[in-house]
Amino acid sequence: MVKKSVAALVVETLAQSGVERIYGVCGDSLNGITDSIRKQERVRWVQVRHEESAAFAAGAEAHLTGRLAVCAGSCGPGNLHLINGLYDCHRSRVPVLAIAAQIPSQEIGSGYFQETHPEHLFAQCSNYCELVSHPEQMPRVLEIGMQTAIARRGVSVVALPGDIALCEAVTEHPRLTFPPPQPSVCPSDDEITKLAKVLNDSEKITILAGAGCAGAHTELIAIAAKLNAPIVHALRGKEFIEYDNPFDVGMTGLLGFSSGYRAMMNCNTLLMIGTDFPYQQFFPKDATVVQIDIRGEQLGRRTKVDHGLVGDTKTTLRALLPHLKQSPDDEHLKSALEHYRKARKQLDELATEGREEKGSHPQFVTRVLNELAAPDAIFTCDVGTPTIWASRYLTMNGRRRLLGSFVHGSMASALPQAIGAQMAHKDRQVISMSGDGGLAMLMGDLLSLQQLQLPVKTIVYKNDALAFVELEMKAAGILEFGTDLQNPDFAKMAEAAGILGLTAESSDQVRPKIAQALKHDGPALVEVLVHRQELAMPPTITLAQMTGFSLFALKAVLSGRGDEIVDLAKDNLLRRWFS
Ligand SMILES: Cc1cc2nc3c(=O)[nH]c(=O)nc-3n(C[C@H](O)[C@H](O)[C@H](O)COP(=O)(O)OP(=O)(O)OC[C@H]3O[C@@H](n4cnc5c(N)ncnc54)[C@H](O)[C@@H]3O)c2cc1C
Ligand SMILES: Cc1ncc(C[n+]2csc(CCOP(=O)(O)OP(=O)(O)O)c2C)c(N)n1
Repeated sequence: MVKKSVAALVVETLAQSGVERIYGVCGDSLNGITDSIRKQERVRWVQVRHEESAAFAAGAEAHLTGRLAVCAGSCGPGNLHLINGLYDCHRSRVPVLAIAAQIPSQEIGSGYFQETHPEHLFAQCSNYCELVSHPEQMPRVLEIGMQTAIARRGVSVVALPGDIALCEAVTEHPRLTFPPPQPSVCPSDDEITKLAKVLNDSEKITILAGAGCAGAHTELIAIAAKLNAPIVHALRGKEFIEYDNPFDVGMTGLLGFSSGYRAMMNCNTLLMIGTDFPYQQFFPKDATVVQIDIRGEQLGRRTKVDHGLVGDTKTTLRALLPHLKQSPDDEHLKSALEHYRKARKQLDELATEGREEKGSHPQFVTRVLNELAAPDAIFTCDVGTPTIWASRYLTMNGRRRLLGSFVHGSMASALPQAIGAQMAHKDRQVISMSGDGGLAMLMGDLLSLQQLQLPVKTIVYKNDALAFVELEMKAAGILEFGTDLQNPDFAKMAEAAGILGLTAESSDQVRPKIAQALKHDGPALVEVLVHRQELAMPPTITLAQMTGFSLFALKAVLSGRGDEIVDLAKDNLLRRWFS
């Protein structure tokens, strides 16, 4: 019988559990793993240009499929590069396994070439992180890692020295062959009865719903109908909540709609369902707060909570529904919906074509993209202003998906997440909404689109600035500094990389160029020149922010940059006030 290596057993164990690919960059210490991948057909090696991209790509795949996804890096710098992407996966609670190759086991502790200690390095961005120092630990350690990633929804890291990977395996085959358990979790009968009483006795209820409502759309809408409650969503919940929703009043938060903000602030009872919306300032101070979450440790994390229940959304709402009376009063709902209608109209008015010779309003660009994209498109958006435009101008429909680095908040996720999305969904349209700063940060992986034959469409919002930070600086009352970008011609760069590269210099070119890119049978990039000073006004301007803004104005004028203030006003304030 042919003897099997530990590496071959690793690959077999992953294949057996349904893993189809491993994203990474190869290297000496990973040779055992990559060579084992080469020798079989069930698990594919997806070669990218930066390990951070590998981790983001795996995270996107895990987010979209709900299944375990895998990335790998060689020892030392190779797996260190994974870290930022893994943080994102871990904080977004998606099941990802990282294989962190390690230096030869007999050298550990000697300060050897490329030596690091992955158990320490990855401790903060994983639930499970173990070094394999003996072939006998395999496949058990790997299986515990996989099981932990799936059960606790997060990252597991298995550090595997190159020499151990090449050793003969002691155990022949994977031990665990059961499918991932899918338990229903429900609060006790007593808790459900008490919750129903609280809600039946309340007036003016608003629901704040988040990503934890995935798969429970019907139940969520049924609850809102019984309670006559407007539904505000948190950003990660947008893709699951906004569509076919007669109770939708938009998002809250700094990027949110005034209607979302108002519906929360004006309620007597706030019902939080499957959300970890992080910004304390946006919670009502005096309302009774009820929170339902699958993880008990989430209860009361963001605001004071009067009634906390542990349960999955679908099971809990199903159990609750028969106990609820139909609310007779729909004034709060009607007023919130009316406010939403106005807020939506105002935002839509900012998404106009514009007549400037150069540059477009990014809102308009996103509106056009939204209109032209496929009904089941997968969008990824960079942290920076693309997150603003995506959250406000993309319409979800239950089939479309939206991903970003929404919890970890890292730049540059859109392109690598698009790679993972397209690998997992070969036949769907995948669109990366990239910032010019974000794209440049992991630009090497534009090359992967060509090499892997991935027809990802990259829309670059080219404002020649780290514009989101400029906004933050303005709001904080300081002059922007270090935010200028001297950009290349991204379309030419794309062409040089074998990707269709297009430029939309003015508004009238936006629709035809995006349409051409979306139709193109292969990867395409559209560089769209957008205005730099598109201030995304928060739904409510606090005194502190106002002060910040005036301070900026003052400083700008004093430093001879008054013309910039005029630009800012022209681009935003005037459009908002006089449109
Ligand atoms: C630049 C930038 C600006 C941002 N601005 C905003 C903003 O203005 N507004 C905004 O909303 N967000 C904003 N975000 C995103 C924000 O940081 C959070 O990531 C987001 O609000 C969280 O959304 P969520 O609550 O839907 O998802 P999550 O944070 O993923 O929370 C989901 C919750 O549901 C629970 N859960 C999971 N599954 C279940 C289940 N089956 N049953 C019950 N519970 C479950 C989880 O335990 C978790 O507590 C911004 C992000 C960036 C990068
Ligand atoms: C890795 C990382 N570095 C820095 C930041 C801080 N930051 C947040 S948004 C942003 C600017 C993003 O610029 P760009 O991608 O060009 O998008 P824009 O806001 O200009 O549209 C920066 C620097 C971050 N979030 N992540």
